[in-house]
Amino acid sequence: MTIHVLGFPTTLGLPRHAVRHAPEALRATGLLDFLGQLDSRVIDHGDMAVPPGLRSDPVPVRIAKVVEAARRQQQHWQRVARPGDLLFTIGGDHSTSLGTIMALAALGYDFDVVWVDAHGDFNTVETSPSGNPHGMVLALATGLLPDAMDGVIRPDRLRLWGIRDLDPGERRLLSEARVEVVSPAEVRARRAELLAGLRPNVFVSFDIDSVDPAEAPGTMTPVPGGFTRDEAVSLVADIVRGRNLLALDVVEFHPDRDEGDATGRLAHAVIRAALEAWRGQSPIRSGSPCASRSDAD
Ligand code: 5AB
Ligand code: MN
Ligand code: MN
Ligand code: MN
Repeated sequence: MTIHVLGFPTTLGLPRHAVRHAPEALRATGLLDFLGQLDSRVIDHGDMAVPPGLRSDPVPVRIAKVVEAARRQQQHWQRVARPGDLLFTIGGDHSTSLGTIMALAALGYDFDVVWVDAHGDFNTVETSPSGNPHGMVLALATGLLPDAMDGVIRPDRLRLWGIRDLDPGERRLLSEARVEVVSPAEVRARRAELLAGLRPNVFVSFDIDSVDPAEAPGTMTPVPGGFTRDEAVSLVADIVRGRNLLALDVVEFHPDRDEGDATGRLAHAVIRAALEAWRGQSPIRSGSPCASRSDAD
């Protein structure tokens, strides 16, 4: 069982230059040192080369570029992943998570996507107020944008937790598709029941803006009323504990907007909680942990 680390510094979902530096900034917090202390093999695949997002591109072109980058990430994962491995991606805007959903589906897993976020990311070209593909990722994944790609996951596999900012058309689409959409207050009230409803295989896609901007200012689309930092950390640990964590993404970190390094440290704490909970149920392996490096194309 190997932890594969991949930086995916995409701004194709939302053109903001600073987000390109998120993987680099998170690596600078000593993330890989901590991973090296886990009783698992760690392979750092470096950062994938992703072209910059261009505000001047028409929306369909922006979407096509997101899908193209996701296909390359999918191919990369399919090349390296072995059963039981953990695919860990450091974004990038939230379009980072499309390629991993595509890869897990192509690898034949039946899995839930736990999308911890302030937003639904379920817009189509018609319902999006911004044209930004980072707000369309789950609509793409479920096939609501058929010109861009076929659906790769069923809406009943999506668990949207922390949601408090939906656009009107997006809200209607989510309700028509019967997607599980849960606000932070409902997560607090129904946490045990929500956790019990999860499938054994999970992909946790953690959008930094799920946490309240008071504690996670370093993001691009802050929305008040989010989880506290401690809630987010313990929620992610509870999701992973007793389940098979196939993949983990941390996305939408904007290092230039951070105050001190509060958000960077939050991201680090979330990652640590997830991986310690994952390791907690993995069989103990003998031998010393080994970190190696190979470059992604
Ligand atoms: B994020 C908004 N719904 O579509 C849109 O941060 C925001 O990945 C999307 O969750 C936010 O532009 C996307 C207004
Ligand atoms: Mn998001
Ligand atoms: Mn969001
Ligand atoms: Mn965001």
